[in-house]
Amino acid sequence: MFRLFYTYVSAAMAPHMALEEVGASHELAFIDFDQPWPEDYLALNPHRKVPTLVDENGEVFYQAAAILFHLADRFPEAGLAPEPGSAERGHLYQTVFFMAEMLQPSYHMHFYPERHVTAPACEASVDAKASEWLTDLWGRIDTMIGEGPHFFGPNLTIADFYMAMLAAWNGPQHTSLRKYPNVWRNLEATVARPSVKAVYDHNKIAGLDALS
Ligand SMILES: N[C@@H](CCC(=O)N[C@@H](CS)C(=O)NCC(=O)O)C(=O)O
Repeated sequence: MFRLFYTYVSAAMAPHMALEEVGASHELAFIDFDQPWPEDYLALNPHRKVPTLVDENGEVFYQAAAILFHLADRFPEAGLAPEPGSAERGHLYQTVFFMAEMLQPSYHMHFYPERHVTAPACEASVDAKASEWLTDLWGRIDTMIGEGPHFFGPNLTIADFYMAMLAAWNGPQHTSLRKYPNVWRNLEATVARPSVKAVYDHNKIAGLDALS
């Protein structure tokens, strides 16, 4: 039994999608951001972030992208990542790390602008810059997807889960995802998966309309 520590509409969403998709027996452990971080959670992950995944042997993993690759490798029959060492696998690293290193920090700037300034008066400016970045970056993601519908043509991979998670964080203050045709086509295909739908439902995200 896997245990995934999460909070709503967080970086736990993509690992949750992967657990659902591979059919791994799992339970969810809610972390309430309105309360102090539980000491027993910090003993697992001292970085004051979710997600954290604990496997059936008590091994602990954090960082959403790392958890996704680990689950894809633990459950190869689900076909969520190409063979290690293949060119496609290299491109999958590239795609996931691009989103983890470029888009995720821009959302971080939006959600926590106070952590990026020395003077509170600058917070709105940081948030505005984050929106500019996100508009630009979603355009680049659109180009990366191409014909799709998924990043790797017809094949669903963990990159699609990562993008469906970022899409759920998006808001109209950034940019409507509907204006990116390849992103939208990808979302239509990815969000139709029962695994992704289950996670969207759990996080009370009302499907694609909520992302437009
Ligand atoms: N790069 C990390 C980021 C994790 C992260 O930023 N999680 C947020 C929720 S989406 C969090 O725990 N924030 C709490 C905080 O920073 O105080 C990952 O992908 O796992």
